[in-house]
Order: sequence, then C-alpha cells, then structure tokens
Amino acid sequence: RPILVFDSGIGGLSVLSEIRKLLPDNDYCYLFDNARLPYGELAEDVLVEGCVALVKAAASKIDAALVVIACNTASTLVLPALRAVLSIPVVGVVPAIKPAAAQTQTGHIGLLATPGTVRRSYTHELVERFASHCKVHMFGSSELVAMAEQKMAGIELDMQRMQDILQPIRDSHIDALVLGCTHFPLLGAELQLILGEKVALIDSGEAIANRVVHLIANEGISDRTQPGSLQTGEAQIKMRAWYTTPSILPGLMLSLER
Ligand code: DGN
Repeated sequence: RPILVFDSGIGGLSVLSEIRKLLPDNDYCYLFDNARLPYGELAEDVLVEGCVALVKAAASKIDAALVVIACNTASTLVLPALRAVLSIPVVGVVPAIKPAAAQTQTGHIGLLATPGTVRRSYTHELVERFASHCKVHMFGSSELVAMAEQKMAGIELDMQRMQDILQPIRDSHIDALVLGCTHFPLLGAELQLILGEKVALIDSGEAIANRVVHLIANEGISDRTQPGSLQTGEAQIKMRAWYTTPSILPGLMLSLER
C-alpha cells in the first residue's frame, strides 16, 4: 500500500525525497493542492475543510498505508480533524525549532515560514516550549514559496529580489534558520549563498522520514507494495493533479533523483 504525501504545492517533495532515502522500494502518491496554493494566505476554516476532504478522498482511493502532511501550514491546523476521520497513521511536519534552539551559539535563531505558520498559536507554543532561552526572529513569506515553485518549473530566479526578501534575516544576526515551510529546502543553495555559511539551515525532513519508518515498522506495513495509478483532474474534490511518484513531472523527478 502506498504512502500518501500531501502538500499545497511541490514543497512536500523535499520531505518525500527524505522518506524515499529510507524506504526506496515503497510506492508513493504525491498529492498537491495547487488549485489553492498558497496556503499561507488561506482562512483557517477553508484550509481545514479543504485539506480534510482532499486527503480523505485520496487516501481511500489509493488505499494508503499512511499519510504525511508535508506542509507546515496545514499541519498547524488540520491534524486533529484528519486523525478523526482516518484510521491510518497521519504524520505532520513541525518547524524544527527544537534542534535549532539546541544548536545555536548566539541564542538568536530565525524561523522562515509562510505568513500563516508564523501567525499560528501552534508555532508560538513550540517556541515557548523549546526555545524560551532564545530570541526567535520570525519571517513570513509567500513570495519565496512562489519562487520555489518557479525553480522547480525551470524558471530562472530573480536573485536580487530574493536578496531583498532575505535582508531582514541578514540584519538579524541569527546563526540558525529553521526552514519552517517544506518549499524552502528546495531553495537551500540560494538561501545559503545569500545568508552565508555562518547561518545553519535546519529543516525537519529527515526527522519526518525517521518517524515514517518507525510507524511503518510498527504497523507491520510492507515496504514492497503495488504501484498506485496515475490520476489527473479530480475536479469535484478541487485539486488539479495528483501523481504516483514514478509519474511526477520530469523536472520534479530530477530533484527526487539527487
Ligand atoms: N509547503 C507549505 C508549508 O510547508 O507550509 C506551504 C506552502 C504554501 O502553500 N504557501
């Protein structure tokens, strides 16, 4: 049975590629709700209702073994509602504030996420719990999400614009930056170039992959499964496309093969 990985756009591929490193033979279905991207700007009730309907329909259609909500913005809101309607494990992503707070030398860490994630009480509770000894600088950007999508579509990035967006981070003297949006590891090289080597970029992809492996082992789910089938144009549940991983658009496949 396939693992269903969900995001609003292509950001979840950064998480999927970490999972595939540990479970290369598993089948996957990557579902992205690009009809409603970016999630960082959506009203909370619209986001919860839409994600639950979409993920529930897709999980039952492919008989998923496990669902990964590879989107921080959605994970801040939809996990309880999804767990209430699904009988399979649901793994969410959490901004990696805990490891960043543990490794900072200066006591200044940054969180780069969507405006939605930066606003959510879920995020503020994480900071209080794990980083109360740090100064946490929060930066919300939907424009960087669009840039990650552009990069994956092979469109050249406006590096000057990216530098302008990141200027407040450069001015903040942090030594660790949490990539609290799954799109941002896809911009890792550009971010590192602009922010310099003194800023460690930290995301939660590897931790999520470990969690998936643990759940699969404990649920007795085989990692050799039948391929799911390619589907497109599921208009009634308002998504434009969903793909099993062997069929993802060629440009996106390249990033997975790294
Ligand atoms: N990739 C998503 C996240 O991790 O928050 C959000 C992208 C978006 O929809 N803005």
